[in-house]
Amino acid sequence: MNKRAIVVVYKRESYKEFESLVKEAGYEIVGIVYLRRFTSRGISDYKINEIKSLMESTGAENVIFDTQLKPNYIYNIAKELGVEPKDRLEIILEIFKMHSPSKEADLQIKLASLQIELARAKERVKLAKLGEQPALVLGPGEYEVDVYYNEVKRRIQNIKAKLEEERKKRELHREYRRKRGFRTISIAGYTSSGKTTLFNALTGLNRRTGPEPFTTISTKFSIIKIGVWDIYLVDTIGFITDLPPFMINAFYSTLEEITYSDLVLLVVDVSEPYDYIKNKLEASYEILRKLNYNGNVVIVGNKIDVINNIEYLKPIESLFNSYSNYYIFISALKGINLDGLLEIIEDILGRGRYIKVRVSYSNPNWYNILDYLKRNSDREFSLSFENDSIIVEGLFNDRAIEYIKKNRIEVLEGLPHAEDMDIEAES
Ligand SMILES: Nc1nc2c(ncn2[C@@H]2O[C@H](COP(=O)(O)OP(=O)(O)OP(=O)(O)O)[C@@H](O)[C@H]2O)c(=O)[nH]1
Ligand SMILES: [Mg+2]
Repeated sequence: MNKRAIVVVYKRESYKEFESLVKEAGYEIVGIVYLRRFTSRGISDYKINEIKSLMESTGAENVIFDTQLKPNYIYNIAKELGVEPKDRLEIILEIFKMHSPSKEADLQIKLASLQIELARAKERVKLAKLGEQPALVLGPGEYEVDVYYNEVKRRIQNIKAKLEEERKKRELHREYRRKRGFRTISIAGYTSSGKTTLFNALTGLNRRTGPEPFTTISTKFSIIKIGVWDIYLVDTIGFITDLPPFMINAFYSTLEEITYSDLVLLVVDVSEPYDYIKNKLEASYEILRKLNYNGNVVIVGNKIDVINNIEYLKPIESLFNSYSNYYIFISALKGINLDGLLEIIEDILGRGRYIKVRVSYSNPNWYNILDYLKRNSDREFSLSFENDSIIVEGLFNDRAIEYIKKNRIEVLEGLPHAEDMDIEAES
């Protein structure tokens, strides 16, 4: 397959990101055409000719626009060029297709592709009704256009139903985690900011990382202990500028974990120029808003190892400060300041309180009690044995304290005795 491409650049300021997307999708860029404006029908004859002659001289069969094309533009441009132009969205989807590891991600990609297809089919139906014959390159083959349109719609419904099933499974899983007292922390942020590198550093795992966009395409989690909490740590798919709303919908189930998190670590690559950092931070917050996430955010300024002038961080620091009370500079790769990050997380989730309790073997529930207490305490959790009972001590979180009160577990140190608590409650 010919993967030589002419790229048409409209948004110069984000060309670097676009270039890496195109390359990641496997294209060789053999020519660039700069575009100042779109006309009402698409692009001017002059620009069409420029693209055509570049295609001829380079042998490129692909024309890729760095922006999202309206369906009628695609139709008009395809008619002139003889090939269907691709846009930024399609390139992103092609990358996703290459990386897709899971059934759910597959479904999401199909859904997003079909939604693009639907928008285009709509245009074809409109044009067909106006009496214009849809161009062959766009043609749905033997289908009548509106039959085709309905078929696409039906397939979308089908995939949505399957995704809904997956979503329900995840909901059950979340419910289970909540009951067991897990706290969920999502690592979110722009693509290539270092989310997976941080995930690996915190979990000791070795998930794939890389400089190319969208290395991570599905949500991945691991369970770790931070202070007195069992943490369900989630590595998510990267954000990107101008992600159209329906793409967010299509990938919502992947990003959904963010919505239900107790805390989001928003990773920002501080080795980039200030303006990039500013724009990406703004875009990231916009996406968090769209995801309806209203909880705490720790802005994690990553890749501090490549900064050699501390002064450089000052404006970035005040930028972070304007978004969140919690921010920190780290290097996920070199392991710099990870302790500081863990401290902030503990500050937010709550530190433990020292308690010593007695659990009697005569309590038929003793095993479950120990299990629950262990999961809601820190690493110093310890047991000692005394005749017919077990003495448990350690730092415990709020959930454990609630549990101790509710189950009337005998408190030896750290809290008023259960009977006293009752008196308090009654008065
Ligand atoms: N110098 C430096 N490079 C880093 C650091 N953290 C990550 N990187 C590099 O940045 C690139 C992207 O890292 P990833 O962890 O894959 O980024 P990601 O945010 O998971 O990216 P996607 O999954 O594609 O969204 C890789 O080449 C990493 O080695 C860091 O602290 N310092
Ligand atoms: Mg990643």
